[in-house]
Amino acid sequence: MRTKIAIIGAGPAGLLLGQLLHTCGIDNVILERHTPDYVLGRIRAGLLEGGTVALLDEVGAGERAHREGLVHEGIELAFGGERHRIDLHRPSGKTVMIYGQTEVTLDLMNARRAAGLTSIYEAEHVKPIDFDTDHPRVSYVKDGITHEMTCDFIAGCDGFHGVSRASVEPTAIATYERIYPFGWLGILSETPPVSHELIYSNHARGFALCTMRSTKRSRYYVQCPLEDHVDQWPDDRFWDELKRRLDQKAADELIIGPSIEKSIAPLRSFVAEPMRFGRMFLAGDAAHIVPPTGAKGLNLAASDAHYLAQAFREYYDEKSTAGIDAYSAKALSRVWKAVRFSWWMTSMLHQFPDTGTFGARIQLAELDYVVNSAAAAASLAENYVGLPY
Ligand code: RFL
Ligand code: PHB
Repeated sequence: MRTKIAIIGAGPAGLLLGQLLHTCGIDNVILERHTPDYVLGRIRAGLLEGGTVALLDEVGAGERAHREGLVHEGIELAFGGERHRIDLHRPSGKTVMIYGQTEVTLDLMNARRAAGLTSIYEAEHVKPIDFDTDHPRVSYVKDGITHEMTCDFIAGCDGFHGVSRASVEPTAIATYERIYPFGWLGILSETPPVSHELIYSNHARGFALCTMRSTKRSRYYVQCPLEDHVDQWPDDRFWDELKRRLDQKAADELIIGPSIEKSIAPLRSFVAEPMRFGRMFLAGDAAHIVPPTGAKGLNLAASDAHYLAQAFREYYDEKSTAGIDAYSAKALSRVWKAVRFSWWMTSMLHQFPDTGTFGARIQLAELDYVVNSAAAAASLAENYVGLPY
């Protein structure tokens, strides 16, 4: 088989890149390790920047998001027993949208199917080969038979644990990493959200976040020790702990119900540089990870896909390598700002075991500053809604 762009991974980065390329007439094939149902079953991100929604529109996959997504113009920061609203829209002129990653993935999968593009699911032992030459290939095993696909370029959109980054010579790549000493325990429940806007709570018992998937479905997170296991968190314990970390009004108004999903995710900041290795390009979680506090992971996957699609379009339409040569630096410049913002939100809102009472007081001073300074609140808003592409 031959294609122009071989895309490894059918998560948001790979699927969006595939559709953006298709709109420019660039043929591509996706190789995905898992089944479509497995990919759709992962409950992850929930918050889309306006730029991400615009990209869904660009590929004709935004219709349901506009119908079912919830547009938000603000968030609330809770500390010291009170909630303070940060207006996102007034300083930035932009909004964000609550629309689950599962829905984004489904819409992109449907668009891909409607366009008749090839996706090979349950592709085993996928391996990028000779990407540092002019003849890159990808080998894989499907139904026990080994295949090789020749291509012009490889897009490594295979997430943090993927094969693309792992195939690069260690001397050719620099990595930057921070592992946080806690995780997020998240639950999904068929209950109305406690508030119509997201609540990010800094509390002495640990961080909590109240978010949602719809007006009928809630998503809540609490900071937990890394060693904890979901079995240690029956629903009653989760709801009790969440209530203790919220202000009195929110605790009183919280409607609880059985969880329909429960998982623990570790928090990490990670960046690999560069994002190009000859004829292989990394995009999304394959190149970088952010802690979810800034809601940036999926949105960075989208902006990478945008930059990469533009670069390939320039290569094929204008016969220019300027775009592909600039891709890594351009993407990393936006990535590092989101890494900074996600680290800053994480640092301001969580309990850290080793920063003591001094660290806790600095956090409160920072929160007090953010909610009382128009300049600081505007800076939070500008980053939260997404920096321009
Ligand atoms: P994905 O989604 O991991 O997709 C990679 C795909 O590649 C496949 N794959 C392979 N295929 C073939 N061969 C191999 N060897 C392969 N290895 C892997 C995988 O099966 C998979 O299908 O990466 P992508 O596309 O870069 O997308 C990134 C996002 O999924 C991620 O950044 C977000 O989920 C992060 N995130 C959030 N991002 C936001 O923008 N807003 C949020 O509100 C938000 N909340 C979150 C989050 C992530 C969380 N967790 C669990 C990590 C909340 C949580 C709890
Ligand atoms: C979510 O809806 O799952 C979500 C929203 C905002 C975040 C993290 C997760 O910062």
